[in-house]
Amino acid sequence: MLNKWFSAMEEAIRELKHWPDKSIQIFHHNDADGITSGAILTRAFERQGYQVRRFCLEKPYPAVLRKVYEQEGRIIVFADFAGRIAPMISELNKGRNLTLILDHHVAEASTDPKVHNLDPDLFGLKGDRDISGSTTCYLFAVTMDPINHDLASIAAVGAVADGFFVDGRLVSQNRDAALEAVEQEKFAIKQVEKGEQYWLKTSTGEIPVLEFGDYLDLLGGVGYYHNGPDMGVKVCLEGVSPESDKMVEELKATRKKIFDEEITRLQAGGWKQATHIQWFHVENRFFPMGVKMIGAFCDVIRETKLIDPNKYLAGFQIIPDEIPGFGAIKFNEVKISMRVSPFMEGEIRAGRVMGLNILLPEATNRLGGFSDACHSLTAATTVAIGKEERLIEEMEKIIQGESNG
Ligand SMILES: [Mn+2]
Repeated sequence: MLNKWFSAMEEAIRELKHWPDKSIQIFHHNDADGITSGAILTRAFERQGYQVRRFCLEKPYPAVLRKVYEQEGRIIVFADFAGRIAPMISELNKGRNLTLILDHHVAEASTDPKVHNLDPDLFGLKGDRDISGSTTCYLFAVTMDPINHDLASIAAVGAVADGFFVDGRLVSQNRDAALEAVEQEKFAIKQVEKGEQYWLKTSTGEIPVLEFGDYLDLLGGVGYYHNGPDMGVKVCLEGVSPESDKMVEELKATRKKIFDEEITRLQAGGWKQATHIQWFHVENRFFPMGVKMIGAFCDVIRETKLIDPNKYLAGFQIIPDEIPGFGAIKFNEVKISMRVSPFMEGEIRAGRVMGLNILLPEATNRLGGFSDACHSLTAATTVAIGKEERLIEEMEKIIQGESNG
C-alpha cells in the first residue's frame, strides 16, 4: 500500500515537472499542522525554482474553491485539508489545472486524472495516528528532492501539535520524521512517565514542541486576519524572533480583551434561550481573529457558571467576506460552533441525549448549510446569514423528535 502511495507521489511529481506553468499556488490550513505544512511546501517548491504564492484558509470553503477554479493551466496544491472533497474539486477542475492534495484526513478518491489526491488515508495510513499533514507534505517534498530531508523537524512539529499519539508517543511516519530530526540535532525526545516529551532545538535554546505548536496556533487562529499565518510560516523556516514574540504577545492581549468583553455582554443578558439550547451571536466583534475563535470561546465558557449546564451551548460568528492575500469574496455566511457542559458531556457519552454530530449536521442540512467538523461533543457548521434562529429551531425540532417542516 505504501509503495502505491510513493508511486502516486512520483507520478504527480513527474506531471508537475512537465507542466508549463512554473508558479504554484499553495492553499493550507491555519492550525499548527497546516502552517508547518505550508512552510515545508513553500521551501520545497522554491528550491525547485517555482514561484510560490501561499494562501492560508480556515477551511476550503466552496466559494473560495469556485474562484480558484476559474483559472486554467495552473498548479494548485492543498495542504492539511481537502482530502475528503477531492470529488468536488475534480468537478470544478475538469482537467484544466494540475491539482495536488496533500491532506491526511479521511479522504475520497479524485475523479479527475489531473487532480492527484495524495492523501495517505487512501493508501492505508491513518491521519489520526500515523501521519500528520506536515509529515505528508514532508514525505512529498523528500520524494521530489532528497535535499528536503532538512525539513524533518518542521514535519515533526506539525505532528506533535496535531496531537495524535499512541501511549504518549508519536508513531509510524510521524515518529520517523521526529527521529530524523533528532539525528539532525534539531529535535530532542525525552522519556517521561506517560510517554515522551518533544523539544525543538533552536539557536536560542530548547523549546517544548507543544508550546511551539500553541505559538503557531495562536498566530494562525487569533492572528488570522492580521498576517499571523505569514509570521507562522516565517517562524517555521527561520525560527522565532523578537518580532514574532511581540506579535504573539499582542495577539494574546487582543484575544483576552475580546473574550472579556464578550463575557461581560453575556453576563449582562446577551443570551438567547431555546428549550434545550442556549445561544449567542458575536456578529463581527471577534475580528481580526479567525472564525475558529468562536469554538475556542465556547470552550472557555462551557465549564463556567455563565452557562446553564442542562442545555446545549451554541455561538455564532459572521465569516468575514475576505481571505487574506486572496481578496474579497462574498460568503454571506455565519459559523456556528457548539459545545456542551461537563454534565451534558456525561449525558451524551451515556447515550441519554443526542450527540452534536447528529443534531447539528441534520439541522444544517435542512437549511442548505455546510457541515464540516462535527463530533459528538464539539461541532461546527455554516449557514447563510439570517438563518441563525431557524437553525436553532430546527435543532429543537430534532431534539423533540418532530419531523421536517
Ligand atoms: Mn492536520
